Amino acid sequence: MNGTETLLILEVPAPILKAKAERVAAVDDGVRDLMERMLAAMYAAPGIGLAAPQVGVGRRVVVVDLAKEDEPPAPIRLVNPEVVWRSDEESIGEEGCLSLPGQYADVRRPESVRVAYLDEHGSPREIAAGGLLARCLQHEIDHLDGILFTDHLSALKRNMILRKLAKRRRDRD
Ligand code: GNR
Ligand code: NI
Repeated sequence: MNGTETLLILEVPAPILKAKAERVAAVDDGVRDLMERMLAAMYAAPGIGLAAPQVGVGRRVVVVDLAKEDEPPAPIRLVNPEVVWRSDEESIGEEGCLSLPGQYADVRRPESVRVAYLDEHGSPREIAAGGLLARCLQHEIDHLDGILFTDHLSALKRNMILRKLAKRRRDRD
């Protein structure tokens, strides 16, 4: 990965979005640089989370920031994130994805999770989350396993979204 270039966000059907990403062996300057560039791409989009496969990098790296526009930035950088606990309680919430632009659907997921990860210094950490943060973390960790929010929908709803995206792409190109 080269220095300062703007990262492009890949859209379905990019094959890397369906692949399992590789664990990061060491949190080094290259990984820290990747996370800063992912944050820049996420803020520019704008989005509240971004996983490395979405920018063409098959490594287990995620960034998240749920701060509102009128609040100071609150970036979270996660390497090798893993859900270590999920609540039995589930909730349904609307999701979108920068790799499925303009498409939204209700997704059922555990309401709360605990996520273990390495921070940008390589130190082990855990985060307990509910609500939108829990939803976003699960959405991002899914990306690392090649799973999109559409994979949680019925085949009918999934195909509706994928057909709409294919049509949009035809109309655009
Ligand atoms: O910006 C995003 N919003 C969002 C809304 C509900 C649940 C998950 C998300 S993540 C998404 C950005 C994205 O595609 N991350 O992978
Ligand atoms: Ni996404």
